[in-house]
Amino acid sequence: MSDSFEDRIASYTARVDQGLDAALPLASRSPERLHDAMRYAVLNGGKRVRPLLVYATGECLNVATNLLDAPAVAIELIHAFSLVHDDLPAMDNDDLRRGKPTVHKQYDEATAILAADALQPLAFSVLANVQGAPPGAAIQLVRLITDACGSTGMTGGQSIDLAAEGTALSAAELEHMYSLKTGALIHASVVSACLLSNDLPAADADALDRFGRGIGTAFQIKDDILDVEGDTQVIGKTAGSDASLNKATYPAMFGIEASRKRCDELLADALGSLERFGDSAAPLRWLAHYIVERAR
Ligand code: GRG
Repeated sequence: MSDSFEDRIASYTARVDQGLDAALPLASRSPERLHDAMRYAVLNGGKRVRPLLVYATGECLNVATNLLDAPAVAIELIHAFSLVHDDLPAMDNDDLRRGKPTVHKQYDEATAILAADALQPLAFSVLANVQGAPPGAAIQLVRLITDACGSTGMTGGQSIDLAAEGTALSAAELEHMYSLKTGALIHASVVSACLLSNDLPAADADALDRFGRGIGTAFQIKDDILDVEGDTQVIGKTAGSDASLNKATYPAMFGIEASRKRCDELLADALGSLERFGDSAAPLRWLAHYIVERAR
């Protein structure tokens, strides 16, 4: 490939947006308000980091792009679901997401809950329909993503996060929570492309597994830093909300400098895992830097 991954991001983003648009029911179809809310939750300007990780890992392993569309779309649908629930009054009670009113503010709480409820099965329907994948890959993808979402994945991490409000966590406890709440789906984005690769050597799979875990945790620490230092207009959600909710976060427990240092350590370790892949991992290297250097 002659152009850099950065040059191709717009085309991958357009590709996943097209896949999401095609997977989502039309807003004109009954029940219209539910379908409209589902589309609002998904097609409202996310960075699409998880789908980009699917495509970048696929490039690293030479997986055909059309095979990557199903996990890219499914994972973004699940991510959108998690944001809708995360923003609800019963959870983080946020009014702003991606620079726009959160789904329960734009519609109402019941519609937000139902829209999220409907995004989850839609994601698995997309996965079940993956065409041309290696034998057994569809079921492995379903298992990977259900594990990433469940009580020992994202949902468990969210539960620990809510229970930890107003308490002090050790670095190991925080990183465990981050690895579930945020890391599990990011890790699954990387591993999903591995599952679509034919005859991937175990050592390569292990290296990408380690990469996915490291950048997943780094992503959440950077998210915490942005909550402290970012501007609401730029990050698209209310800055300072972690402090108002008395959240147990890396900056709250250890300060901004230690948070930056930990992000850098995780980045260095993640980049180390990619060494064995040479130039084919350039897109993953770019994304790893983006994750810890991003402004939103
Ligand atoms: C979805 C099965 C399932 C359960 C939901 C509510 C919940 C359980 C989990 C919350 C998980 C959560 C929202 C973690 C925070 C992750 C995070 C930092 C999200 C922000 O991701 P970005 O920055 O957002 O990629 P954009 O808007 O760019 O997509």
